[in-house]
Amino acid sequence: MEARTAVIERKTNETDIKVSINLDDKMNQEIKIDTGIGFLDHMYHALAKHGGWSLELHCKGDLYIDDHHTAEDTGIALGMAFKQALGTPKGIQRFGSAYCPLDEALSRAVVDISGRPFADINLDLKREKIGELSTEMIPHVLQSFAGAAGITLHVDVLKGQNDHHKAESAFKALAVAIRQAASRTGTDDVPSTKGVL
Ligand SMILES: [Mn+2]
Repeated sequence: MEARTAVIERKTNETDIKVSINLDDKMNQEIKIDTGIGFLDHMYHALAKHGGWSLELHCKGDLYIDDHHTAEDTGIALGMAFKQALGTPKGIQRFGSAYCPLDEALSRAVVDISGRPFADINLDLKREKIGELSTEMIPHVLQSFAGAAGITLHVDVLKGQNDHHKAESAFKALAVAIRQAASRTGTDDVPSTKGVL
């Protein structure tokens, strides 16, 4: 089976982004992330690592303004890359769900590669920022990703005290859930009673 890959370049007046993704490179994973925001790099790295992806993501954004455009646009570009790499959603599990803890924090993610963009994200973050990333941007990144990827996504932090742990466990749960949803069944079947996704 051929590896599912995509390369996306997305340039606006606010951000200049290059993404290359390989969804089927678990044996030889290479991950290089440079958004200019350390904690965001950490989250994308966790997503790629536990999603079983090789991922290069570079962004030159207008960080002299704030973190908003960089966080949002990298989420969009990554969603576009995921969607393009997946291609016509045939022969995949379609649904995925996972619980991931990080010490005291516990998150649940549920994914449907539905072609219908929807995201309900509840992370219960208390701090204003983690490193140089505003906590309000963390659910926004996941919403932007789900929108561009065309997936239905529910992510909930169920427990936790430490905001770094809560956010990281949420990205890890998403990674494991999306890995399951995108995994191949070995058939050519479209996983929908409609016959199309
Ligand atoms: Mn960490």
